[in-house]
Amino acid sequence: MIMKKPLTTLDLSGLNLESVSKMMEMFYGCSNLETLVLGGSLPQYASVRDRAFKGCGKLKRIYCDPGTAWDAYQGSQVFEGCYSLEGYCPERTTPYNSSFVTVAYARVCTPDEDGYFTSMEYLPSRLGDVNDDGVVNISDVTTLIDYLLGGSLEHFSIANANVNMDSKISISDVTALIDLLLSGE
Ligand SMILES: [Ca+2]
Ligand SMILES: [Ca+2]
Repeated sequence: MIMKKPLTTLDLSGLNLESVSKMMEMFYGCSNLETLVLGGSLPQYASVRDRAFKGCGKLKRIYCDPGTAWDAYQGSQVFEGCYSLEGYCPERTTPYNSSFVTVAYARVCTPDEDGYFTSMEYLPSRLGDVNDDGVVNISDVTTLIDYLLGGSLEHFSIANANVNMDSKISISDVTALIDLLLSGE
């Protein structure tokens, strides 16, 4: 339902989708998707979640806020065909198992419990990569300034742009990004 063009990483963590009540087939058939960053963007309770990730054959990681566990009664075939999917924490992994594809596995993998979601704390930091091209450099400063001036959003990651990690994207993030570049990290 979201989009079927080639797309390997989708980051929704900067959005508030709490009002979404139906997730049926939300990411169904996003067959090139490898990484999905949800954070806490989606509600833990929704009326329908059937086939939400069905057919995402390359999807390896779904990152959610720690403690995320979707309502376990609302969704069949949620993970069907997610052959690459793996929930991860340092003490345990939950590899895809075709016998367990219902919403009951839509929870964060912990040392004590299987789950196909991975906690955001294990998301490799991409902070500063505003244009989402895999590197942090001066182009990201330009992109961020363009955004603040009302420019194009075609290649723009809200999560990566919030360099000072407060609640908004502002000129302070430009300063923080330049500091980041100058510090050579
Ligand atoms: Ca970049
Ligand atoms: Ca900010």
